[in-house]
Amino acid sequence: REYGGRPAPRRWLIRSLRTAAAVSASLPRASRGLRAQDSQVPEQALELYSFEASPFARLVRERLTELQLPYLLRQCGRDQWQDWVLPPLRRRLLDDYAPRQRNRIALMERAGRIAVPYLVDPNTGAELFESADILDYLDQTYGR
Ligand SMILES: N[C@@H](CCC(=O)N[C@@H](CS)C(=O)NCC(=O)O)C(=O)O
Repeated sequence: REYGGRPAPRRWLIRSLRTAAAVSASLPRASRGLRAQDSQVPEQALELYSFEASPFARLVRERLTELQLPYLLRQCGRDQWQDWVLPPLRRRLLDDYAPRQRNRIALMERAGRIAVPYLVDPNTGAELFESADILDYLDQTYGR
């Protein structure tokens, strides 16, 4: 009913449309993010900076599901136009960029810049940007 402190857009409230849209996003992914596979169990939960609609973060969430890895999800939704600028462009064009959303502020303090996905693994001390690097890391560290 509410998103970002405001009433959700009407189209989000039509349930069948919502479900159909969610299913159509998953169809081309076939069974990715669905099947569980054997993996190493981490002692501590991982941490993922993400937002739901990010296609890059989705790949990471799929892999975390497949590897059965527990993680804390830090949602980095956008709340100002500067958040929409692609990370490499933003670094070049907006050097006074200052995030306002709380998880973005935390990510900026932690990593010095903002792009999602960003993975923190307290078990190994690894902290990574770039979905492809994160997928490789998860496979190498926790895959069997
Ligand atoms: N090559 C990067 C691309 C990451 C990327 O462009 N992420 C977008 C979200 S889909 C982003 O961080 N946009 C800026 C923002 O939301 O502040 C990857 O594969 O992880």
